[in-house]
Amino acid sequence: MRVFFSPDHQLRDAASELHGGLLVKPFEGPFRAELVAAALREQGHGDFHEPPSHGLETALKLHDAGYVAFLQTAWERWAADGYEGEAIPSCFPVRRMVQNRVPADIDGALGYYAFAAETAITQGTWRAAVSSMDSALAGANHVADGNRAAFALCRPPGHHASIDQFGGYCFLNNAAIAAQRLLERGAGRVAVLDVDFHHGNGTQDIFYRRGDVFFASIHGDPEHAFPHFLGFADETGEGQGEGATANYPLPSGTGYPQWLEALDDALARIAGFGAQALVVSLGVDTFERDPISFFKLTSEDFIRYGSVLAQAGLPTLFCMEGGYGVQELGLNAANVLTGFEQG
Ligand code: SP5
Ligand code: ZN
Repeated sequence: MRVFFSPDHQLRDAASELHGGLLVKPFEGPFRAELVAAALREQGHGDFHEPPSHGLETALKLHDAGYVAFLQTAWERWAADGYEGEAIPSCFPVRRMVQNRVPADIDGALGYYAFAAETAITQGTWRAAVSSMDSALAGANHVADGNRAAFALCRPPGHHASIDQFGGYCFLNNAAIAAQRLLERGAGRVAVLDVDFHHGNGTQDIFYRRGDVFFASIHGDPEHAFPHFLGFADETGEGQGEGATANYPLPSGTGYPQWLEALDDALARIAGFGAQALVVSLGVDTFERDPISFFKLTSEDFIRYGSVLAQAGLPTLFCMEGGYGVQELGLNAANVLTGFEQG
């Protein structure tokens, strides 16, 4: 299948992530995408295309305009204030504070538009985030053109980015924007299936009240895992979207058989919904040796579930999300495509 990938992802190469009380080199860095690209080529998925620029029109149907404008200029505003380090939010509008006004000060605006402090905004972050979104949009167009599948090698990832907040290494919600594009291109109903280890809180937020996009997420129980405050089983959608969100929080140590049960259930729900296209938020941080996660999938399991995804029989766009630390993250992502193509 065709792969969409932009070299501009390298423009995001943050020096700092707040982790365990220290500023460490981020888990989410350029090496990740290069590992995935190399493994794809090795397994014969070598049909790489650089995405054209698509503009922000589709993104602005989902994200708040003030948030997008903030992302675009946050680094320049931060640098203009004379700070030496990267732009890390440190003060948030939480319980019993005023939550609906955007401070003029960049420190306040950062906290307003963030939900987590591990993710720093840096000089090249905006351009990298746009290039990542462009890969997702090019992939959505390719699928809408009648192709069976495409892989958007998105970096930075997107699924934690909500209507108006960044965090979890995500800025623009690539998978959600791709789903919106599939609707624009004629799909009546679309499903987003999130198999990243972490709950796709951003994607859920974006579609929670909508009846045209089904969102399913299989993830580490937020009782014990990031993003901690969303992704519980009783979150099922609201209004028009009632019943169009499905969450599968799973415990520490979850291996393939238990994970597959959740996947089978999610795919049955997606079929019942009548989805005409599928966007897979493909995080491979479910791997047994991922440094920040607690599932136990093996590299072979990624081939297995790739073929399960193919059996859903839907035009499918894969958008890269998480997966960290280990060499095998490239292999694991490529294995999903290989399994998918084997059917
Ligand atoms: C796209 C994606 O996968 N984002 C994940 C962001 C997670 N950031 C916070 C990580 C906190 C990790 N704590 C793990 C403790 C392990 N002992
Ligand atoms: Zn993740």
